[in-house]
Amino acid sequence: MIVVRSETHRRHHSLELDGATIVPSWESPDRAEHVDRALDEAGPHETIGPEAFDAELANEVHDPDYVRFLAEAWPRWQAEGHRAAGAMAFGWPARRFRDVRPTTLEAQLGYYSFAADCSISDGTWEAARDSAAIADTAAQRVLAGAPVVFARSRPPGHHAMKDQFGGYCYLNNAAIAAQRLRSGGHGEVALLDVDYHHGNGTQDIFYERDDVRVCSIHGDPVEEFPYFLGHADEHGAGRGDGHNRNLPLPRGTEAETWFDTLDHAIDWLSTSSPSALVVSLGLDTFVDDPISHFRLEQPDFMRLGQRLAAIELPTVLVMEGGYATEELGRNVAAVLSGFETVRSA
Ligand code: Q9C
Ligand code: ZN
Repeated sequence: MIVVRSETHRRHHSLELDGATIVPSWESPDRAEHVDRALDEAGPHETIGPEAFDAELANEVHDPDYVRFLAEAWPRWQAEGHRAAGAMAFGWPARRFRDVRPTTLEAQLGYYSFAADCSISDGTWEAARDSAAIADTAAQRVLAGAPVVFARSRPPGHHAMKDQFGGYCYLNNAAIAAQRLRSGGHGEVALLDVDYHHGNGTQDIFYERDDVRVCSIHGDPVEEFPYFLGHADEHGAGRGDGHNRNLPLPRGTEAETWFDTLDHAIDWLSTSSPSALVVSLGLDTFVDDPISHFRLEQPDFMRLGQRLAAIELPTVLVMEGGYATEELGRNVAAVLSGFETVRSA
């Protein structure tokens, strides 16, 4: 299998709020190191680096002002002479506040984010940009005829909305891959999100579009991050009405129920005969994930890979969450090897 990866992610050390304390994020550079090591050990993969970041492509799924904000936030923060090692929002336009774009950096941090788990520091933009470029490059390889490509993106992307970062995500890598597949000639793209958390950003980006059908299986937002999106009655709007599907599950969900739900998701995605598939591959459904509460075990990731391969579509696998860092590499390798037992890549 072709694996796209880069080392730029190492510069991104995110901070997050834990109660009233700022701590190093669960979303750490070690995650990608473990994945790279496990894939190197698992044997023959063609490993390539990303093509240059395509800002025009990113601007088709994000607000261009937002992308510019991300690129300029750290230099602006430094120019303001702050002491803190990371920029983070502390105020958001909550209920009954207004959607008026402010001018100062500290206000714009709140305007362009939705959670305090996602700092912008030295190297954050470069890592986010490379992570998106990795997903784009994977999509380009699929357009060139590869049956499946793994995008080892870090930081993850599926929480990133058109114009808000959060949930460890800045640019929506999976959405960028889907957009590349669309502009490369695929009429309809299916996007399946199996991360433990609802893919609120991906939903937001495609909510009024009928060319990318989005389905997410996740912890019910009444009890899980991102809390305020991801309910079962969110089905799309306008042209996109009927093109979004959410399958929330309670904490403690076991593999059997999860795989039944996966079958529903795949059946629903297949109804309109898409010609390509993007998977937001979160591994935080793992039983020992420190911040998530589903109960998949390592053999289940092999089974997931097999099930994804059986869809028989050209496929971009985009890495999302997964915080059991020591086991993350083995779990990713299990998905890829499961895929390859069904469709040699
Ligand atoms: N106390 C992804 O998996 N923090 N993002 C939850 C729990 C946010 C996860 C706080 C989790 C975001 C890509
Ligand atoms: Zn997640």
